[in-house]
Amino acid sequence: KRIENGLHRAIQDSEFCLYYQPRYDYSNSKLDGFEALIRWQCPERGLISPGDFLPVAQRSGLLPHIESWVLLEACQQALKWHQQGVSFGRVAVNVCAVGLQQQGFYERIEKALDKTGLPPELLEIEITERALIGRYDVVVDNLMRLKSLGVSIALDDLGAEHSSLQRLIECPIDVIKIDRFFIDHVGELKSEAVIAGLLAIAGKTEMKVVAEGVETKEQLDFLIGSGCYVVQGFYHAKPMPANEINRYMDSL
Ligand code: G
Ligand code: G
Ligand code: MN
Ligand code: NA
Repeated sequence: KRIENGLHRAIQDSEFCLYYQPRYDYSNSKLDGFEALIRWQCPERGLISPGDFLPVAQRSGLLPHIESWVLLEACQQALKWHQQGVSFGRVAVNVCAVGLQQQGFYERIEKALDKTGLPPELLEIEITERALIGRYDVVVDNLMRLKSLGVSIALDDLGAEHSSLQRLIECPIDVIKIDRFFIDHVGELKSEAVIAGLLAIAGKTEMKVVAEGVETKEQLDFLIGSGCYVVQGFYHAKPMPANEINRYMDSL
């Protein structure tokens, strides 16, 4: 309840901000994208992570508000970088399953692009496997239309929840993000087998693979040796506020 009251105020007083985590492509030494991650700068409690407040926001019906804000903010910021000549690949925005299962999801994204003027090719939407169960027809319709607009679709946390290989190959997915669990367990036969299997599927179906949560040199070396070149994780860079991105770009 305290968080819920706090959230109402946070929306009014715009206490949210976005951090951006780089996604780096070791095959060409180029930036592949920035994932936008929301943070709540609470005056009383400091920086609060989305894992702690998004579930509350969802239960109290505030999530659509927050997600609209995230989308607009990320598109505006990405357009700024684009106009400054920063080649960042794409900006990736997380969306929750519920929104995607609603008619009108496509229109919300299209509106944000129109309003900000961001080219659709610079936007990626990160969905989770949860979105692919239930209201499947609506989800596929939303995704197909986004894809024809030029927006890229990433399947986040792959392998962690309700994995359906059928839906993986049926849905218009451009990018798969291998869940951190498997990267954490690099060095163990079973996890390495899953990673190899996903790379094989992605290779045949022309999906890009991103490894999430890469924290060590050993993990990175294994991934590169396996042909997985696009990585995201603390080893390369932590999520950072937009004003630190220029310094990060200079360090590349
Ligand atoms: O950044 P952090 O590791 O604390 O994120 C925790 C979780 O919150 C992750 O699963 C991430 O996908 C999710 N998340 C972060 N930002 C957003 C957002 O803007 N919208 C949604 N729906 N989820 C987000
Ligand atoms: O669910 P999703 O993949 O969107 O969650 C992304 C979150 O994972 C980010 O909020 C970020 O804080 C966290 N994260 C990113 N890189 C790493 C990492 O290398 N290790 C760990 N433990 N968490 C990470
Ligand atoms: Mn994500
Ligand atoms: Na993830």
